Amino acid sequence: MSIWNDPAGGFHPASFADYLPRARLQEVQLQRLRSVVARAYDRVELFRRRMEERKLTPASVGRLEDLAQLPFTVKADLRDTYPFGLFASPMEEIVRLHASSGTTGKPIVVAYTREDIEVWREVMVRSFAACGVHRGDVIQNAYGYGLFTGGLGAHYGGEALGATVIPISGGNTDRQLMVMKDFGVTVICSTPSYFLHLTEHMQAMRSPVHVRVGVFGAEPWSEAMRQRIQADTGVRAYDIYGLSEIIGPGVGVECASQAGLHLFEDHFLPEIIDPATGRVLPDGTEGELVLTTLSKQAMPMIRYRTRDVTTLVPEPCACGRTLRRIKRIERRSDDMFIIRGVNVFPSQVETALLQVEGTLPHYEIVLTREKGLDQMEVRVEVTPEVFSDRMRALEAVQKKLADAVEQVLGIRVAVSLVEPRSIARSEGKAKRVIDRRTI
Ligand code: DLL
Repeated sequence: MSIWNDPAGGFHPASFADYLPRARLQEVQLQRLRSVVARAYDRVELFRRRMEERKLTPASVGRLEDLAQLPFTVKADLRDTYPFGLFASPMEEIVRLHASSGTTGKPIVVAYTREDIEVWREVMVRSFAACGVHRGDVIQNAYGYGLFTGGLGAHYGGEALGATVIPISGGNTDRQLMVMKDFGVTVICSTPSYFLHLTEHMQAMRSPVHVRVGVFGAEPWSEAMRQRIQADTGVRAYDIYGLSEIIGPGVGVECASQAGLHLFEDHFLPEIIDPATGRVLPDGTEGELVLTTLSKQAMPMIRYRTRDVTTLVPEPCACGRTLRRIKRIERRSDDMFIIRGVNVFPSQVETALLQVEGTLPHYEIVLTREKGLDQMEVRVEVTPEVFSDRMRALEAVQKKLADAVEQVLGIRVAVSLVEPRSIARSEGKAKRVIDRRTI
């Protein structure tokens, strides 16, 4: 039996780079860094301008440490150059576009060449392998298919691994449960909150399911949630991390040790910075994760500020991988939150609300979790005139608001109209989001 056919998992050939000696890994990183900086400088106007402002050229990068001199890239740069302004490849070389939500109504667009798709597939194969997924497994892929990177990212990785992939996408709980039971599913990919929702229903199912591994990500979740999932279902729950701007899922993943996420450092170079000053912090210190893509062609990202707060773990991992780990991501340094896998900025909700006549700029967003499913309620103050209107008129405003929010976010949320001055005013930064989701 060839090593590719090893049904017991063991080792996958694509994982060899997970174990490179650090010195060799750093050579690869430096060589790739120099070439990606040159590519971005030559082909992306925004990046070249920022380099020139700092009197830098690609030749300024002679060592890995020189990365710290380079300018940061932020989400607003993608928005400001919407849709294609950061592309470093001509359209004829781009084979795929995905999109994710930006800070305003417009999404941010990300692009892939054929080689980029190949790298993505590779890191997803390595991710699955690290979670003990192998040929012979049946993967129920409940990440959304579409502009979101989760669905197709996991799909192609699973197929390339040689597993059977069921492209069920998100939603439709009854069908998910039927498929899980009837198709002999052994691996589930979904957001942790959606799996929690499925488990509520699974408990009502009489026949046992055979799910062994869960590959959960796209939103923050806690160790307590892992313990709950593992104890209640017997599924081994692994954390997978990624973001559209960098590639999608597969930037980092847990291994059998379940002690932090290994970053695929041969493709994504991590730094941790102080979000207030931008200064690089030493390993072991908590800060904002900054990533540089080392092999991306269509859209190289140089020092991309993820806004995700974490710590680079300096100690080597018991699994033997030489790739450094980050601690699980529990929060962000901006106000973005994630509900049912959708990234939401309060500013998007605000823009939608204020489009509707009769609303006041005072609102709050309440997040709860019912039966494992995230719920979002927007409470917004309306003018005294609207508030004293008859029920029918109030309902009409409420519907308009729910439509406006759905237009921007793509999900239906509950909207409540409240009396003027009933939402607490803050003395400093307004606290727009009240997150009551536990575990
Ligand atoms: O969520 C990619 C993905 C798909 C990752 C499937 C894992 C699984 P975006 O929609 O661009 O991409 O959202 C990226 O989601 O910056 C984090 O704030 C958050 N996030 C992603 N994975 C995790 C995780 C995908 N494991 C944003 N833990 C990121 C905590 C996560 N937060």
